Amino acid sequence: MLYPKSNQCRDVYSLNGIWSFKTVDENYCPAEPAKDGGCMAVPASFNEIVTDRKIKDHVGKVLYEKVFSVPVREGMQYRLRIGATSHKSDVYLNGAYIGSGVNGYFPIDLPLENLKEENRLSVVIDNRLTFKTLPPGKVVDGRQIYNHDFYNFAGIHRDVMVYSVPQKHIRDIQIKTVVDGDYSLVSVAVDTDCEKVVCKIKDKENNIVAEGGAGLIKVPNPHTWSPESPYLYTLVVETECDKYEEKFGIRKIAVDGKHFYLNDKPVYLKGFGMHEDFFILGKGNNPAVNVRNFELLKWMNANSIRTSHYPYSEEIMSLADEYGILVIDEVPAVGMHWWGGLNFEPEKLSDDVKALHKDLIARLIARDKNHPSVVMLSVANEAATHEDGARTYFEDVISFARSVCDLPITIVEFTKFDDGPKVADLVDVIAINRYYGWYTDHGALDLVRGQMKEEIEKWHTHFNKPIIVAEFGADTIEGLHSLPSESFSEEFQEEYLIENFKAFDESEGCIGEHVWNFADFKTKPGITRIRGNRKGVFTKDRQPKLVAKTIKARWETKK
Ligand code: BDP
Repeated sequence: MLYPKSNQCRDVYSLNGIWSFKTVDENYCPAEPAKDGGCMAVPASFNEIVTDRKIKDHVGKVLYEKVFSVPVREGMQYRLRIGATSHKSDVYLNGAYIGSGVNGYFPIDLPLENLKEENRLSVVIDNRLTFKTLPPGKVVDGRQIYNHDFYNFAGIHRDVMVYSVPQKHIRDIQIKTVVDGDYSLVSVAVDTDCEKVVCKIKDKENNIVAEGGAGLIKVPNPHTWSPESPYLYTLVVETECDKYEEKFGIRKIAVDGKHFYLNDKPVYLKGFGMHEDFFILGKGNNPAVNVRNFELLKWMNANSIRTSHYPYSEEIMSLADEYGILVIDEVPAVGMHWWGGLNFEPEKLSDDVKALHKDLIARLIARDKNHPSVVMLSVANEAATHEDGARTYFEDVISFARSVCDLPITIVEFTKFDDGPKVADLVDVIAINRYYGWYTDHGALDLVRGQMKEEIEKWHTHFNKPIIVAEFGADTIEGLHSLPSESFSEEFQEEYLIENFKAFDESEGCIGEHVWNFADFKTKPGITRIRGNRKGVFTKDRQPKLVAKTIKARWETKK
């Protein structure tokens, strides 16, 4: 599935802007135009825009509706692209059902047939999380319960476009690269009914450096893609009636028992777990916020992020390619823990969820396969991997992932080594989230280094796999100072992170550190959450806390 782009052969019309919006009941069907809808911005979550608490906390269905017109050209097919709605949605054109979105973090791409002069697009979104969704959740007495630590924002979260393609068109392009001495072999697979396929590869300066049909194309003296030099080529695919340009990078990834390699050199991963989250927008895609985030990542000397805990927008993935930020791409398998009793059992995380989990991995790889920034797949965050049922579940999920994806695979572990992890031998890189001195032995800075070091070494020695610490952090209220430091102060966050850094530097097999979190973010209300999770190194409005410069200095030289 290609991202909509306009050129001589294709048109793209944005439907972003103001839509009509209202909450609707269970059996609502948009046969007739909605009356009494209010205004709603797209893309955005509705939760932080409305002023009525009942709508903000609404559990169930909402309707988004927009009337639009586009010039309909002879010989063209028209399609609708919604980057994501949270969560499941049903889409209607002029009152007739045309398809559904299955999950809150994936694009919906549907044919638009019988377009009229004026058309009514209706999107009915269900924001409920159940034991059949990912993330999972349950609704109890009309209240949404979920076990992940970010707010259940809902709405049309990513850009909406109507686009046209010629009847016979390029449906998909897959680019793979191999570096071999002084040239690179670029393998191009094109999914199309067109007869004639011509491929050209342009360098950064727009010079054509190689040409051929679909198949293998040899690029001499390739510039490899890396965080230090995120060199992007452009593949131009032309057929008798269609054209599409896709950027790509030439890079090689490998993993052994001790290291992660990019272009044959070991790389230490420095960066953050993040969230799509901003004031008023909620999880709405926003180019200004996206660019600010990447500017800050580069300023920090970060080289990587994890898309905790769900696939980020396609626009963010393209920026990661441009800025040279390595991405651990995570599916929305989060909160698979703490349901009381066992989690991986039939009435909870059953075969239905497993089938969805596999489907979402396939969709993620299909969406992100051409991004050079994507270097690892994360199949879950903090699942109950100490349970026997998790072994059967993840054996199936991970072997499926390997059948659709040739990236190294990781799973992000909450399970302590001493509790008997049941899944970690199945992955290539083990990611662990640890909060010594915060959630355990709170405030005991003197214990952090030793406990962290011991844990990393146990995992590494036992499994003989590289370890990345994918989360460590302390809630910090900006402007709160104390000498000597006390928890929640900016000084404490700095000292806390420094103790963790010492442990990483002393632990063999530690291949990276992702601070939790890049910026403060909204989560469900709770007695440990004052206006959200405050573990950000940046405030929610993207200004640095005291610790930022210390980390920036560390990452400038840390290899
Ligand atoms: C970890 C979760 C993350 C939370 C974090 C925290 O993976 O989503 O936000 O803890 O508590 O367990 O700050």
